Amino acid sequence: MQEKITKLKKLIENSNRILLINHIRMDPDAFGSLTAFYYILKKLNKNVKAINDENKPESFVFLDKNQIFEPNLDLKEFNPDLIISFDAASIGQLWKIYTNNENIFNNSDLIVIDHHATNKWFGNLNIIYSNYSSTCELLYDIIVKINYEKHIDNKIANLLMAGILTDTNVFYNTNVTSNTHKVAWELLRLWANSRKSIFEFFKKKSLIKTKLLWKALFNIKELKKEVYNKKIRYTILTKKDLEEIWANDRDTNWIIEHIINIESTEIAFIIYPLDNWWYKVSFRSHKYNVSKLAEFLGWWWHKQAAWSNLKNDINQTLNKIENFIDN
Ligand SMILES: [Mn+2]
Repeated sequence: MQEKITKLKKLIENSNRILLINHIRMDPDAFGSLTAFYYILKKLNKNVKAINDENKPESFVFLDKNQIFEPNLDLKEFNPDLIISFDAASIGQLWKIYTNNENIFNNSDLIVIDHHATNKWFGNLNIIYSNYSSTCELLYDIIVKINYEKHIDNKIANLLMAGILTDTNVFYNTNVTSNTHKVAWELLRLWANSRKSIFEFFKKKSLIKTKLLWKALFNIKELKKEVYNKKIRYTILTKKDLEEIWANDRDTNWIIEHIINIESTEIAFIIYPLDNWWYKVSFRSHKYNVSKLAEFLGWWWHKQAAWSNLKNDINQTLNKIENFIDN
């Protein structure tokens, strides 16, 4: 790693126009890492610009009031000699910024800073370590090794902390290591306000989401038949349920987490409407592979979190799940 950091430092020192980019639909890790490095480069009096196909989401404003992203930046005019990508696992995640400016990307040094095991190593300098929980945790170690630590102020510490907290689900996910805690400890010493990010990203809920959760929990049922002796709990939200409280399908995403955490639940799923025709089934398990179930219904994603979109009516879907279980 030290060798790569030395190269990174040289590239930064020799560059006049540095472009920072992160993945589309930026999350707090992609946003926090890029923005933290942006302010460090500014302190080094670098000509630095940040790009994404969108501005940062409104919900990140508490971390940085300034709008540093320039979605309409003319890259030909800026003509960067160094590009640094944050938290993107593939060049596809840079979206049309890349496809519209392939020449510029191919003719400048491209540094990739990321923690995804699936990363395609698409830069000329790949600082990619999948043993890190988040790009923010990795970036902190890079900043220390490059000797920029003295530039970490309170705001930068908060930005890095936000990415660590969200990518680890507040130190709960299996990607957490002792180094994650060490970095968090060092950021706390720099007066990072972890409580603010935990409130904004985890605790705070809209009234609509809270009412919807209550409805979903009130209707929890246990599947009559068991899959391989697993206890399966589920809930169903109808179109009427959503309409009554002015909720939409995007308000449902946090409900499944509550069902799987109910004692003795081994597999959980929720069925909710996407529109007049389509229903979504979302499965979750802490231990068991639920992708096969979702795959059986049409689509799948992760081993422990999977979903399908279904056009059938709800009872037909429940029957299908129970029949799969019988096999
Ligand atoms: Mn990340």
